[in-house]
Amino acid sequence: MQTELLIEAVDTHTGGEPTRIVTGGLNTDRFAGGSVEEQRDRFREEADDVRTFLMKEPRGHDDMYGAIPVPPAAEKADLGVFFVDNGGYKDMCGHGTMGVVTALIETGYLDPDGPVTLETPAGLVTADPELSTDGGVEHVTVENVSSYVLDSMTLSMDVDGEPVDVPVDVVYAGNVFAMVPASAFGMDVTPDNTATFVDYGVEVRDRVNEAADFEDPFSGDRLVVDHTEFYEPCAEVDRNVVVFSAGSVDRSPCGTGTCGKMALLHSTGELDVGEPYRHESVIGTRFEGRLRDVRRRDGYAVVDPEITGSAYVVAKHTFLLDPDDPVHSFDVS
Ligand code: PYC
Repeated sequence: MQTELLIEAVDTHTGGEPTRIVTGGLNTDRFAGGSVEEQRDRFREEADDVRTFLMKEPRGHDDMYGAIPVPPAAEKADLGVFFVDNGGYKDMCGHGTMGVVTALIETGYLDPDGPVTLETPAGLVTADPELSTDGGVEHVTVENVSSYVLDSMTLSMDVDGEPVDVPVDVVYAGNVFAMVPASAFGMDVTPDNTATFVDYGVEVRDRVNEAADFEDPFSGDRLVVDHTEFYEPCAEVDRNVVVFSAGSVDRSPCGTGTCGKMALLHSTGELDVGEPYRHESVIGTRFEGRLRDVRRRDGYAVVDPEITGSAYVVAKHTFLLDPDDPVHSFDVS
């Protein structure tokens, strides 16, 4: 075997959801320069093979998620990062930001001396790590980008052979979510139901994108729904499951999804500034959230959300590419 590619990565999980963080070996010259969004877009054009190499089998799997740290352009930022998954690219990721900051501190790439400002394709976010006495990271609080409800609609869907009106709220929280009550599909948010949630989640996402063109009201950017969040209000802690990209299931309570849910609850008068909001995933892991600020802008209720959760380092990898591998050979120079 003659090894052609050595990519170093650290794997974490946040509430059960993986993040594979590239820490070395990537030739960044092909996409260097400009904002993180511009670097991400050039990476997509020039180096998408690296994403599939790291995210898909045999090195990854259908629900794999990753983060690529890059130099930031914004003066205020300490670090740039963009997010990848099995199906493509994400503008922002809450569980991934917790994973990146935990991994980079615990493996010595980042000095743990206070909050870290990250430039993401969605904008600047702040991650504040709480350290344990042994120098590890206990949890990370992420101040996400401003979030708001964009639209509401009703989809007529076939659920178990019956026509059902499904209420959908379209919410921006760094990613764009179609939010639907799990009860509309007659289901509780439990692991047994995830395969069915994937089928309905993909259908809801596609139907919502077909039904309307979405535009960010402040930047004018075109927005595409890429996450479906099924929510289940519960007495002690709300539950949710998020289906995203090519039908991946978030094992965590979904960081941006929790921010989106808080924006939705604020718009219906159910969550005010500073109130704690606990959110539980389909496997029972939790994030704690709150709204730091709320305001009205051009008729939209805009919230500044934060979420807190814990990530754990689970592996360090050196990924190899054998040029004679008949299945996985591509130009990575
Ligand atoms: O934590 O924001 C998140 C996220 C998005 C998709 C998977 N996780």
